[in-house]
Order: sequence, then structure tokens, then C-alpha cells
Amino acid sequence: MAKPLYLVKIGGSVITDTTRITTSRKGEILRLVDEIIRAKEKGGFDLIIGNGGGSFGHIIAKQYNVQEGLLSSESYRGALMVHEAVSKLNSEIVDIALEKNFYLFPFAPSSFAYSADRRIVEGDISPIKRAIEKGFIPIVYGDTMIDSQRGVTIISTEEVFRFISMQMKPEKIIVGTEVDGVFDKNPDENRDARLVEKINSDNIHSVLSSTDGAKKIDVTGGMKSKLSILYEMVKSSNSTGYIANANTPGVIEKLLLSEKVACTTVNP
Ligand code: IP8
Repeated sequence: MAKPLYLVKIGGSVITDTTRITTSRKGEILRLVDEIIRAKEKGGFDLIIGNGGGSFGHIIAKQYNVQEGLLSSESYRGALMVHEAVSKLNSEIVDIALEKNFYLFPFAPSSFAYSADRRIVEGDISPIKRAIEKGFIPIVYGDTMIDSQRGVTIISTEEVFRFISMQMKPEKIIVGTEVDGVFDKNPDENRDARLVEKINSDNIHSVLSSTDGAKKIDVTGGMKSKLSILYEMVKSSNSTGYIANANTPGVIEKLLLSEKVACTTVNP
């Protein structure tokens, strides 16, 4: 019988130092790879990993406004600089896993899909499906993407997951960030901000309207856009989504093993 599919994102703000351009946090990558290995060894699920861009993607993207498109001849340089940088971060993860005999197969979204005004509209994920069948764990990432309207843009890992989940119907989608989940107010500015533990059709609109877009350098839109895409995914695949703190050791492992952690759970 086919195993359920889980998607897990490891956020760029966890695996990179967001204050220093193209600086990874190798210790955190190692820890998260170990957590995923331990959970996967216990088995029972197929997995696709995605990694955010952190200081490899967002800083250069913002410098060149790559998310806005081909605005000038410099945009071509920016588009490729972002792609090269996020591919390098992805390679670091693949290499760290390889050292542990854990086989992540990288798929650059820019090579299998394209977008129209920042939404992926066409692509071929059959190599990803085949890779799983052959025993690899595919890893995708937020990337520069050819865009039919803008020329190029930046798409987030969540947007790549959304496209994959339309065709593969995951059972669980875990978004690992640097906070415990979605808060009713911005936790950086409000000490009384409270974690919203459950989001579903009853409160999605009110939560989205009180959730901020990106405050830091984040060209893909911060928590608001993460939540909005995640909700769309759980609705279309009738799955459960989790927004959780991947900085806290053990959280990703526990979620993969269906153990309880403090986080935001998202249902249709
Ligand atoms: O960190 C965007 O992916 P995200 C990555 O998942 C780039 O939002 C290229 C800035």
C-alpha cells in the first residue's frame, strides 16, 4: 500500500543567518537533517523536503527587485545571482545529508516549472514522483522562476509545495519557521501576543487580516503569505498543515512522528 506523503519546509531564517548575506547555519542544518533522518527511519511515510532561501535568496532578490520581474538589464544579473545562491544553499543541505548516507535528490523549481504573475501555472513533477519511487527524498526550494508576465520572479517554497500538492495530495504539510506559529498580534511588537493554535474555515479570514506581511527582508511575503498558501493547500488536498518553530530542537521530528508540539494547526 502507498505510504502517506508528508511535505516539510525548513525555513530560511532557521538554516541561515538572515543578517549576513549567503551565510548558512551548518549546525542547524545538521540538527534538522538528523531529526528528519530519525523520523524517517521510524518510517511509515514518504517525504518531500523544501528549504527556504534565507540570506542566500531574499537579500539579493531585494537588491535587484527580482520578484518584480525583468525591469532593466540588471534584472538578468539579479535573477541568476539569486538562483545561483539558493542552489548553493540547497547543495549544502544535500551534501550534509549525503555525509550521513541520507539521499536527498535536489529539484530546482526553475527547471521544472514556470509561473504567471508569481503563481506556478505549469510544470512537470513526474521526476519528483519517480525519485520517491526509487527511494530518494526529493528536496525543492524557493527559487528564481521564469514568469510569463513579469519575465522572472521569485517563488517561495510554499508556492512550490502548493503546485506539488495539487498533484500529489499530501496528508501533512509542515512549515518550519523561527516562531512557534501564527500569533493573534505581531509577537515581535506585542508582548501579549497569543499563539493561534487552530486555524480552519471558521477563523482563517480574521487571522489572515490580523497577520502581518513581511517585516524583515522577505520578498515572498512573510507569515501572511505562508498561511494563505498553506490554507489553500490543506483545502485542496484535504490535509493538515502545521506552522511550527524549527529552531526548537525536536519539533520537526515530533511533527513528522505525529507527536504533540506547541504550534499552529491548519485544517480546511
Ligand atoms: O524562503 C524564496 O523562498 P522562501 C527564496 O521559501 C528566494 O520564501 C529565492 C528568495
